[in-house]
Amino acid sequence: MKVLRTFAIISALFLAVTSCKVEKPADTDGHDLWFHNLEKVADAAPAEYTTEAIAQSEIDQYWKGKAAVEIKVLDQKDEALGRDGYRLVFSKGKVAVEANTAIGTLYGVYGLLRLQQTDALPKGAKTITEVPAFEYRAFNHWDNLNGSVERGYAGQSLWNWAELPDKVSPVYQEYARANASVGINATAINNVNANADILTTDYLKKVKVLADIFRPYGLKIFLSLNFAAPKHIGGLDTSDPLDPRVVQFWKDKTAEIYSLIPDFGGFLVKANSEGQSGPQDYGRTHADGANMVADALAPYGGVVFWRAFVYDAQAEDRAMQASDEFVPLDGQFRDNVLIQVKNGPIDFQPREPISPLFGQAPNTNLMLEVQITQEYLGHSKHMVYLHPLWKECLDTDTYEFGEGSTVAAITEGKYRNNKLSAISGVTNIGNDVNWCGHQMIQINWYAYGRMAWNPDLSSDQIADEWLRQTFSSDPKFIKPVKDMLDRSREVTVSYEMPLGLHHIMASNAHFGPGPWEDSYRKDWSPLFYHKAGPDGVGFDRTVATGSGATAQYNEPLASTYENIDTCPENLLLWFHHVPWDYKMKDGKTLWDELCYTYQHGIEDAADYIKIWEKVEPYVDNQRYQEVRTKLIRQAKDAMWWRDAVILYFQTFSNMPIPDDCYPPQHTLDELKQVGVFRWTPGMPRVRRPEIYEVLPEYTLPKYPDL
Ligand code: GCW
Repeated sequence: MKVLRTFAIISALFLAVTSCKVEKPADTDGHDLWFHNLEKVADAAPAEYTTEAIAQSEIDQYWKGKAAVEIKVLDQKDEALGRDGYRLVFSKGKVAVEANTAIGTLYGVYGLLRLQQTDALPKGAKTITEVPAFEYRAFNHWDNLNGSVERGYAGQSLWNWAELPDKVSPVYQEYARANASVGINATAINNVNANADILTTDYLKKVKVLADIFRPYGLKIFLSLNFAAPKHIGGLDTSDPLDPRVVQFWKDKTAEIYSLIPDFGGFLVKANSEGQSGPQDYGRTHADGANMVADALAPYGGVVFWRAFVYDAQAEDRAMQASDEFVPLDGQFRDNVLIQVKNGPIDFQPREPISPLFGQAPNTNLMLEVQITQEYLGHSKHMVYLHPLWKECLDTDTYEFGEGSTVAAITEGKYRNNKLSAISGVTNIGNDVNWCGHQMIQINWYAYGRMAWNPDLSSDQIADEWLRQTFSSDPKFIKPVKDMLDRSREVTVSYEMPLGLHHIMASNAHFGPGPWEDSYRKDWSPLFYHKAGPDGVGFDRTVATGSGATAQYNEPLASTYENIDTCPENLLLWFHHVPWDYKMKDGKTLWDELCYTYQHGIEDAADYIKIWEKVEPYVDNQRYQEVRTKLIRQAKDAMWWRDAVILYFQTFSNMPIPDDCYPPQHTLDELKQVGVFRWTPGMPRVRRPEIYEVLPEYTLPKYPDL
C-alpha cells in the first residue's frame, strides 16, 4: 500500500515537472516575420484585391476575440484622424475599427491584431486613437537593376527585374503586407546611385506591376532618379535644370509615370554627391534642380525627397558640408520638396551628434534619413537593435525654436505652415529567406515602421512588441532578450568606435576595423577622422582651435560641444582632440577609458551567447542555432575590433593595456594583413572569389571551446 502511494506521489511529481517544461516551438526559417505567432482561426482569403477586402480578411483569419469586429470608413470625416489615422472603439461585445479612409481601417486592423498578439487588449470599454506623426513613412532600397544591393547584406534585391512584368513573386505582396502592418507607406525601390534605365518605358511597365501589388496596402512607389537621365535616356546633350528641353523631358517622363501609376509618390534624388550628376554640373544650385523636378510632379501631387548628403574631398571638415551647402538655400525650395538629411553630419556611424542642418533651415521641409541596413554596425552578422540610435537623434533638441524643438518636432513640421512631413530608412531587406540575413535584426524593420508612425514609442516597448509577436511572450524569454536588445547599440559603439570615434572602419567593405588606413581621398581615410598622434586622438571641431563645426549648432548645444568639460563623453573625440592622459570624469585617463570601454564591449558581446543559451527552450531550434552561430561570430569580431584599434593607438600613446583587460590575440601587423582580404558589397564575387570573407581567428576567453 505504502509502496503504491509513494509511486503515485512520484508519478504526480514527475508529471508536474514535465508539464512545467516549455514545449519547444516548431522550426521556422523566419520568413513570416512578426506574424509568426499569429494563429489562423479560419481560412478567409480576401474576396478581391482591395484594401477593404484585405482588412476584412485579416480579421476573419486572425481575430480570436469574442467581440465582433466592425470595420467602418467614416461617412462623417474626422479631421483629427487625417488620412491614415484610426480609432479602435471597444465596447461590450464589439470593437469598431474606424477611419476616414480604407487604408486607415487597414492600419487599424493591424493595430488591433498587434494588441491581441501582445496581450494588450483593453479589459473594458475604451477608445484608442492612433494618428501617424509623419505623412510619408518611407523606405529607401539601395537596390541596383542588376540585382545587387548596395550596402545590402541579406542576399540580392527583392525585385526580379528579369521576370517582371510577366512573372510576379508572392514575396512582393508579403512585403507590402509587412510594411502596412507597421505603417510604412512609401518605398523608393531603386538605389539612390541611380541607373537612369529605371525611367525607361520598359522598366516603368515592370514598376507598374509592383505598384499595383502595393496599392491596396497603401504603399506608394517612389523612384530614385539619375539627374543626368535627360542625357542618358532622353537623347539630349544636357541635363541642365534650366534648359527648357530638360524641363520638358521631366514633364513628359512624369506624365508617363502617372499614366501607368496614378498614385506614384515622387522622386528621391542624390545629386552632386559621390560622383552622381546634379544641377551643380551646370552651375545651378540644389534648389534649381529640386524645384525643376518638383514642378513636374506638382500637378499630380507628387513630392521630391532631395538628399542633403553632399561632401567633397577639398573641404576641411566633411561634417560641415551639408549645412554649408543647404543653409544658404533655406526658403528657396518648393512646397513639395523635402530635404532628406542623414541623422548625423557624416555617415551613419555607430554614434554621431545630430546633423546641425536640422536646426538651421527654418523655412525648409526637412526629413530624417536613417539607415536600417547595418553598413557600419556589423552588417547582418551582428545583432544590433537600432531604434535607440534613431531615437537618440529624434529626441535631440536643436533649440532652433527654443527648448523642445527636437529633431522629431522639426521634421514632423510642428514649426512650419507646410504640413508635408516625412521620414525615411535605408532598408535591410533582401531576398534572403528571413528577409534581413539575421533573425534578430528583423526587429529593425519593425521598429523603423513603428517609429515612423510614432516617434514617442520607447525602444523598450517596441522590442517588447516585436519579441512577443516574433518569438515568445514568456517573461523568462522576454526579459533577458529585451535587455540584450536594448543594450545592443551601446555595446556595438563600445567595441567599434567609442567615445566619439568615427569612420575608423576598414574602407570599401565597411566591416571590421581599419584605423591605420589612408585613402587617396582624405575624407574617406580613417587617419583623417581620428587624427591620432603622440599628442592624443580625436577630431578638433571647436571654433577656438579646430574646424569650427560646433558653431553650426544652436546654443546651448554649440557651447556644450565646444567646451571639453561639458562635451558629452560619448562624443568627446568627435569634437575634441584629446591627450592620451586626459582625465575623464571617472578619474581614468583617456587611454584607460578607451581600453576599458572596448573591454566592456567585448565582454558584453560574449555575454549575449550565454543569455541566448539560457532562453534556448523558448526558441525553435532553427532560429536558435542560426542566431547562436551569429552571436559567436559577433563576439569574435568585437575582439578583432578591440585588438586592432587599441594596438594601433598604442603605437602613439605608448601606454600599457590595463592588466584586467584581455590581452590581444594578434599583433598589429597580423591584423593589418586582414585588410587585404576585404571585399566591397556589390563587387561581383567572381572577380576575386578567393578573398571573400577571411577574418582573423579568435578565442573567446569565456568560451574557449567556441
Ligand atoms: O554611406 C555611404 C555609402 C554609399 C551610399 C552613400 C549614400 C548609396 O557608403 O554606399 O551610396 O552613403 O548614402 O548615398
